[in-house]
Amino acid sequence: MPSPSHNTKRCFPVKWEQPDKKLINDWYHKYVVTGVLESDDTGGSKTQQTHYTYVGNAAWRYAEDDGMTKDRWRTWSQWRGYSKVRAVLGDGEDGPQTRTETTYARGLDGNYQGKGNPRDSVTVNDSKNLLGGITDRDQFAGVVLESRTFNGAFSDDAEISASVAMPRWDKTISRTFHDTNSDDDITVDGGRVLTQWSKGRSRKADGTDFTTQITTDYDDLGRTIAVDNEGDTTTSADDTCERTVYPSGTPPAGANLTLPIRTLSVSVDCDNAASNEPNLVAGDMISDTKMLYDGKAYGAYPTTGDLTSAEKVTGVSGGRSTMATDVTSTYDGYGRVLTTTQVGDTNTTNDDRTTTTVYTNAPEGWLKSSTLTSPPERCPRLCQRQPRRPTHRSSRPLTLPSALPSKRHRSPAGISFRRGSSIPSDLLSGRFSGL
Ligand SMILES: [Ca+2]
Ligand SMILES: [Ca+2]
Ligand SMILES: [Ca+2]
Repeated sequence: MPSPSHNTKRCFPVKWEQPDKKLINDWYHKYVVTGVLESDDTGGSKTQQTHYTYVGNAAWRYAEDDGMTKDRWRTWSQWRGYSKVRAVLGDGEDGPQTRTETTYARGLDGNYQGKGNPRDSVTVNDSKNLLGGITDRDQFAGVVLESRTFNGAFSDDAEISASVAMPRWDKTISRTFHDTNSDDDITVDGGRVLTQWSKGRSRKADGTDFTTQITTDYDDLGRTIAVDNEGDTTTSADDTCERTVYPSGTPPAGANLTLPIRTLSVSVDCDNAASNEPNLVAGDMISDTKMLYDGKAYGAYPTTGDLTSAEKVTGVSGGRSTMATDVTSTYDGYGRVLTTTQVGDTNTTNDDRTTTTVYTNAPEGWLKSSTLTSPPERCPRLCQRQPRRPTHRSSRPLTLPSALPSKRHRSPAGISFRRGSSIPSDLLSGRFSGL
C-alpha cells in the first residue's frame, strides 16, 4: 500500500469502527469516469462518445478543514484528482475528433504530513509558463488553470487554441484548532478565489498565435470594479475598460452591497488615465449608466434594491460624463414594477412615455390578473386609433417577437406596433374590431 501522506494511487485510506469500537485503518478505492456515451433515444442520431484519460499521478490531501470529521477519523482521504484531464470527443469515424486538455490546480501546497514534519510545498504551472509557477494553495483545488484544444494529437504543434487563467486568493478569516488525533495545531483559512487575469491564444494560419488578455480588479469585498480588456495584445486600438462603481462610505444596516450604482465603459486601456473621470474623452465613450435605488439620491446605498431611476450618458464635458435621466420606475410592496417611464427629451414637454401595470390578487393571495397599459404611439393617427387599454390575463407582458424583420410591423388589421411593444390581447385573440 502507498504512504497515506504521499499517496499517488486511486486507493485511499479510510478509518472505520468495529462494533467493539476498535478503529480499523482500511483502504478504499476511487473510481474515475473513463467514458460517457450520450444516446439519442428519439431522434436516431449516432451515440456521442467522450473518452477521458487522466495524466500523471492522483493526489490526496489530509482532511483538515471539512468541519465535520472528528479528529480521530481524519486522514489523507480528500480526493484531489489529477492535474491534467484529457477528453476526446467523437469516435473519429464521421468527422475529426475534438481533443481537449484541462489543467487543474489541486490545492496540494501545505498538505499536512504529520506532527513535526514539514508540510508539502507544491507549485503548479501552465504549458507555456504564463503563470510562472504559482503556489498550489489548498483553496485553488479544482480551479481550471489552462484549457487547450488540439487537432489530431496532444502536442504543442497540434494546439488550436488555449486559455490560461491566473487565480487569486483573498483571505478574509482564519481559524486554528488543536487536532487531538495528531496533537498538532492546524490552521484553516477562509476567503474567496477570484480570477486575476486570463489570457487566450489561437493558432493563426502562419503558425503564430493570436493572443488576448483580460485583467480584472476587485475591491475589498471581492466585487469586480474594473475589467481591463486588452483584446488583441499587439494593438491598443481594440482595448476597452469597464468600470463598476458601488456606494462608498459606511453602509447603513440592511444595505444591499451587491448592487452597483454605475457602470462605465470606454474604449481605452484601464491603465490609461483617460479611462476614468476626470480625464474622460468623448471619442472613447461606449456607455455610462448611473443607477439610483429606492427613490434615494445617486450614490446612496440600496436597501430594498428597487431600481427607481437610471441615467444615461449624453456626452463628455471637462473629462466627466454628462448624464440625463433615462428611465424611472415605481414599485409596489412586493417589488413588482407599477410604472416605467421612458423620459423624453429635456427640451420637449409631454414626451415622457409611461407604461403602467395594475396587479389584481385573488383572495387567496396569488396573482389573478394584471393589466398593462402602454403609452400611446407617437404617431397622431395611431393615438386616435388606440381605442382602449389592452388587458391580458397573465403576469407577464405580451410583447412582439424581437426577431421581426423591420422596426415596424404592420398587422393584418392595419395597425403598426414598434418592435418589443405590447400587443393588445384583443388583437391576438382575433376579437379586435371597430377600425
Ligand atoms: Ca489590444
Ligand atoms: Ca492594461
Ligand atoms: Ca421632456
